[in-house]
Amino acid sequence: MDLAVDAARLLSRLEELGRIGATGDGGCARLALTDEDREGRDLVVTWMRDLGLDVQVDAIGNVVAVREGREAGPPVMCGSHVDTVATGGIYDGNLGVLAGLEVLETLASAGVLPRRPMAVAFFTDEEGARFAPDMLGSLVYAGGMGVEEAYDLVGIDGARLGDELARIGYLGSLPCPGLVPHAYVELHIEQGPVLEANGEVIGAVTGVQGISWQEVRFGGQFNHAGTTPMAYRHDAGFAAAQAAVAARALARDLGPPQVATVGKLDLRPGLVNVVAGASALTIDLRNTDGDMLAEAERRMAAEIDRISGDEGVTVERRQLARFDPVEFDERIVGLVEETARAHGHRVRRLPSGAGHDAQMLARRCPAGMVFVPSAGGISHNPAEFTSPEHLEAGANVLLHVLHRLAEEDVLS
Ligand code: HGY
Ligand code: MN
Ligand code: MN
Repeated sequence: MDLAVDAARLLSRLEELGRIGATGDGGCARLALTDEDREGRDLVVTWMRDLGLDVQVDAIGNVVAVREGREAGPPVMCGSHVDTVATGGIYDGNLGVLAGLEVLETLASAGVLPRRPMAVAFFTDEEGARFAPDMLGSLVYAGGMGVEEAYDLVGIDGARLGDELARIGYLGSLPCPGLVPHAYVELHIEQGPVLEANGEVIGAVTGVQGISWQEVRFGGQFNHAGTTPMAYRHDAGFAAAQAAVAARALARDLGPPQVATVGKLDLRPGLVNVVAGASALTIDLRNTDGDMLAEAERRMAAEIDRISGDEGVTVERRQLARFDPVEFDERIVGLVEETARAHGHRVRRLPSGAGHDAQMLARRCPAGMVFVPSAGGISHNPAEFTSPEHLEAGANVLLHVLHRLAEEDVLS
């Protein structure tokens, strides 16, 4: 039987979920564990329950919805996240969750009951933008962080993660680490330019690059902007600015695929006539090569030491996230590639520049991802867009990959 998703239903759900936390410019903002996140979660849980799935919430707020199979046993799992960054589009994460739901609904509507149970999940705080690290919920699900430690994480707004989870009503009873799936496959927008630039429709994702997030705080001397001679200054603002320039120079010197980003930079008191006595910045370093990522961290640390010595300011560092590069299961990568070709789509193997929940599930079971193109390679931006044709193609590849995994022992 040639099963196919109901693309109109998928598109309308993406639009409806995208209206929650809408930012008025085509995007949406649903930072983890905010009221907007709760509203988005509630909508997706309603759709899951309407489909008759067994919906459970675990101790870190991950939601797992299961459709039984002909036999009992570990489910074939799909999913992603429904939290977004502040300048989010409507596809990042949401596509993987809603396409997963669409796959289960398509099979149910066609009266197809696969051998294995199938599950669609959304994981808490994938973005890590409010509560670092990113992929927090799937990290706890996979046993990479204890629940109590996660509860005590403090957000950029000073909120405690455990309190926020309880406040929005998603502090569930299902224990973590979670059940080990038979396999996990995540559909996601590429969020980069590669597929579009090469005219491909599907990405068979080979893995995820290494990620290093740190917060650096400089302590200088608040002083008068007019009366303080330059030689007398201990300007934490100037130190932070130099660190941002050094991060960019580091990426240039190491060359692609090294990337470096200073996304957050705060000076205190942030007034026109006061030399900043305190500053804080975040540095996001990533590389597909673990050794090169470590080299980038070493060089960044040395630059920060040089800058603080030259300016006579103190420095404090805090690691916010650190994940080595991850390779996905070759059998799943191959299945994605084969399925894409069988549907007549041009397909490319590529690593993911962004972090994903799949990299955490890969610690516990065979995992892989399906990418679809991002227009202009843009993401974490309200202009994020993937064409309906590409969304439908990705969802149908996900459908057939999951169905194969639910019926056959392709992993044996
Ligand atoms: O930061 C990331 O790569 C992802 O968006 N959490
Ligand atoms: Mn994402
Ligand atoms: Mn994201």
